[in-house]
Amino acid sequence: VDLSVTWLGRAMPGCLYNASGVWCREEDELAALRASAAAALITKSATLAPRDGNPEPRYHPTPLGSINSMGLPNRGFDYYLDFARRYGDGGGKPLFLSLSGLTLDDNCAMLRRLAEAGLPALPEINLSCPNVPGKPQLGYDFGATAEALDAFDAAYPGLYGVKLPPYFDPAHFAAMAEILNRHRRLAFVTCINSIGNGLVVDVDSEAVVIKPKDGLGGLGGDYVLPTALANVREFCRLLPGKDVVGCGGVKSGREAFMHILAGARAVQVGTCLHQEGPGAFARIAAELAALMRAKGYRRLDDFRGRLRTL
Ligand code: RRO
Repeated sequence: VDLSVTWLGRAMPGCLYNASGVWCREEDELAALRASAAAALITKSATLAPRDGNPEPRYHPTPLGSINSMGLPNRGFDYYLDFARRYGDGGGKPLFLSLSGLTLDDNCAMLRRLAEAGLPALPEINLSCPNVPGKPQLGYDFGATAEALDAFDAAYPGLYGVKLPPYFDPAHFAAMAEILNRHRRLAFVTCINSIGNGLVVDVDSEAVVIKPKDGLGGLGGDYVLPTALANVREFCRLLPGKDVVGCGGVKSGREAFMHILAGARAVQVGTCLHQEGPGAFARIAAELAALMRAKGYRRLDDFRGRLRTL
């Protein structure tokens, strides 16, 4: 079977890559992704200046997934831009740069610098970081999102994408889709970022498990799979001509299959990659291929977006 994907005018050898934030903050991690069966790479969300992020502990695995309040620790935009310069075309594995400026001006400054660099790397602008104290998620403010997208169009001449937070109401899917559809060069949306501001409680210690925000953090893993699938399916329906990247709860070939059946063009792996390391990509790809073979599917187009309703 063939797991390759052609989108954004380029070919990817498979459909799986990392979720931004996981295994992609440091060069050695990015090199390990490149050497793995991941079909593309995305870097940790960058701010203009380097950041240490929130105090530790700030990531905690649980039996059903993870909670994090990292607070945007990253090496700063120049570090990832330098990586992109050296990466080149990556031998056919596309490189995405996640951008998460602390202000709209910062995002536009990074986009202008990326455009000036003239690299094949593609921006995924993060509208959904839940973990910087005092900074609400842009994607939950429709007016601010509309203004931001107008500014991105002015700052950047190429195709770009956005990482969205999860939405939970059809009125919100429709309102966000109406805004996104005004922007022709907005070529993809990645659904979903972590479900923000959950609270994991440890019974033994009678305490929270992460330090920032008195324990509040973004949820990933099994907790978020149905919400992620709903966002992928709804945005696929509402954004004709754009691609949706699925992210949330993928830990085997079965969840990857679900995301593609819901319409995802490609699928990102976050919590599972954090737990298992880059070997997860070869395993999940083999499981997806086996499932497709058992069902008689030869390529992803044979079932993408074909989720049946009753
Ligand atoms: O760094 C983080 O705390 C973080 C970010 Br920027 C994000 O977009 N999503 C997330 O779960 N954590």
